[in-house]
Amino acid sequence: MFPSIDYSKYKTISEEFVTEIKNHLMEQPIVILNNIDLDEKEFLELTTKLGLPINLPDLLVPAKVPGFPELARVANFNQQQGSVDLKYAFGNYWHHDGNFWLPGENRIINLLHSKIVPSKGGNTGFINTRRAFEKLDKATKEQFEGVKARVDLKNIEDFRNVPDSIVNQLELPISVQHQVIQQHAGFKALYLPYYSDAIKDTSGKEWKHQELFDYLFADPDLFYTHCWSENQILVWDNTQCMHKAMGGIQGKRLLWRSQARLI
Ligand SMILES: O=C(O)CCC(=O)C(=O)O
Ligand SMILES: [Fe+2]
Repeated sequence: MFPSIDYSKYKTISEEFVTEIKNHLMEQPIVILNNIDLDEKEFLELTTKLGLPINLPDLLVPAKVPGFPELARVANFNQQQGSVDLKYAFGNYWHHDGNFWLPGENRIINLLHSKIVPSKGGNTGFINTRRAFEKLDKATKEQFEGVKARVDLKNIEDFRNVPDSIVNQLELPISVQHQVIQQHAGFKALYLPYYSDAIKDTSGKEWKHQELFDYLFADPDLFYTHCWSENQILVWDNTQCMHKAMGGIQGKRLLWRSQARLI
């Protein structure tokens, strides 16, 4: 289980509250905030206190919270019509948000704030990739030390429908390479963005994406499924974990998402 903070102890976005979140994130990939119901302005304020807020192009998010370009509306229904989209599948695959940014700039913190919790389903799954690295034996660590995976923006599942002509106009890196073993201040962690070509480990063995995923994350203890309650925020470091929308939603589901770059 991951650390949690009861916001009723603070009631404001105080320095002490923000410091408690940051301290947890140095040790753990995820922090759960309970009894918290922020409005748009406050949610952005919390984001800004954690890092540099990211304003993604509209095409790369399901929708924006009106008037707040840094806040995404992660919802299975359209705000205007209100009807539930039965084909909704945003984030329905294991990923690290921000893996299309250049190395170093991919240290992205996500905040997801529950606003409407569905009557059933709609959990968010996590893999603790920091712990996954720590549990590897020495030989396996050496097998992947210095190995890189190439990420192409247009191969990212949620962006596949964005036309090439538009992808090329976005002022974002089109193709980047990331170390499979990431080193950040205070920790190392596995990083497995979606890559299309097989990658070679230091022994010359080739790994397709799914094969490597199954090999590195075979231990069920690395997985955590979060079942949302009202008035919660999950804060996580995308370089220490992977996540996935687990689907099976019954009814309406609305979360606000923001992202902050750690600098
Ligand atoms: O809907 C979810 O549970 C997660 C969606 C997601 O991948 C994201 O907001 O980055
Ligand atoms: Fe995501």
